[in-house]
Amino acid sequence: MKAILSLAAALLSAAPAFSTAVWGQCGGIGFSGDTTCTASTCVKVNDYYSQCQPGASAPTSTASAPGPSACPGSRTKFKLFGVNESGAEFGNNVIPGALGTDYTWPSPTSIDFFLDQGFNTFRIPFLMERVSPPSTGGLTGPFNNTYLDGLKQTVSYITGKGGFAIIDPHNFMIFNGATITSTSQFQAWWQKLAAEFKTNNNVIFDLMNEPHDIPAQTVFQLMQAAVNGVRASGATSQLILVEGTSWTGAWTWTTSGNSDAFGAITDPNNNVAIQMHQYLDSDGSGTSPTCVSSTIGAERLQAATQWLQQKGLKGFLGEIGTGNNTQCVTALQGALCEMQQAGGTWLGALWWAAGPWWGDYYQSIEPPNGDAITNILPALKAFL
Ligand SMILES: *[C@@H]1O[C@H](CO)[C@@H](O)[C@H](O)[C@H]1NC(C)=O
Ligand SMILES: *[C@@H]1O[C@H](CO)[C@@H](O)[C@H](O)[C@H]1NC(C)=O
Ligand SMILES: CC(=O)N[C@@H]1CO[C@H](CO)[C@@H](O)[C@@H]1O
Repeated sequence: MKAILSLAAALLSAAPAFSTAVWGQCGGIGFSGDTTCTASTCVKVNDYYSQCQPGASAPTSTASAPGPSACPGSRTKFKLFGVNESGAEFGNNVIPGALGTDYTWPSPTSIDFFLDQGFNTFRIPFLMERVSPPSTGGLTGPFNNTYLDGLKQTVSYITGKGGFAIIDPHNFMIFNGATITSTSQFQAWWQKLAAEFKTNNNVIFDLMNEPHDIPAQTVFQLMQAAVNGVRASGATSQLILVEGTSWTGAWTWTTSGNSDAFGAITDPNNNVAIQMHQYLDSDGSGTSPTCVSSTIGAERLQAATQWLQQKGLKGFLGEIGTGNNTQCVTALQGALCEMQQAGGTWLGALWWAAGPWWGDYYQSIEPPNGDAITNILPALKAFL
């Protein structure tokens, strides 16, 4: 997920000065924007969402999402399926920041909720500057054990109940305002961090969230160095996830340079997968609840799926998110269907996002009443 700032900007600009464009939201419970449509008709999708649809009398569908019945043939279940648990990466403009004011840790209640529903995987974003404070040496200095203990407690809570905990430095390959360029420093940092978790087989190392504006080959070299660092720590049994440039987008995987660079990834323990992210709004940023079409999920994953299969690599969709309207739910299920029909190529997927501080963010799946609980949660559960 790109910075919260773009999300805030999108929310602020949600009150249009003119009538709503085609495919925009034009009504629903809690909606306060413009209810008139430009060259289209406002069609009720469900109680919570009306949409400007082209054509004078677009059919109104309140049918629930098709679910796996619309996903025929043999499907391979996900090994890892769950949610992102945001909070510890919040307030990234305040370093170190105060627990409870600038950042927070995931709620045990939320973790229990998803485990009870049958999910097993949680990605925990955190900030490198809070683990390795710039004021005490940064990446080569000592860890801040107060913050690291918070991460460890969250990890232990999840893995103690049999779940998988993905630890995710949510830094976009930028530390303290500067792009990380030293492969040896990044390797050493990961060697030191992985050592803290090396005895826990249910930990998964996600080497860096969403590098961007860095050549794919450079990101590849940093990721390969970090894979080597993790293994050198003695953490030899855990899965490692590497991400590519261009926010590790699945839809741009074969056009961003990632497909040329990442085929060469190697792991002495042969347990590495490629983590990609995918949103279904027009710019793929996950900032709009309007999806491009009901088939956009499957379409945006196709080339990446083929590339993974050609290279004999495994994929993992670490972030997917959409609005909660019928079109988006269908598109989301299309994506999950495409993944499960690929014969085990995709190890799993995570919804973005749970976490205690999302408020009324449309993708919040935080129990008990995040906006994505009513329509998205059942759509995900259909693919358990
Ligand atoms: C370490 O983390 C704690 C908790 O966030 C914070 O209060 C403290 O200031 C941090 N220390 C440094 C040196 O950043
Ligand atoms: C769907 O999301 C909208 C915000 O985009 C929210 O107001 C609404 O409550 C959500 N609907 C459901 C059923 O969760
Ligand atoms: C929305 C998002 O991307 N958030 C992650 C999580 O919290 C805030 C928001 O991102 C950001 O600082 C961080 O990148």
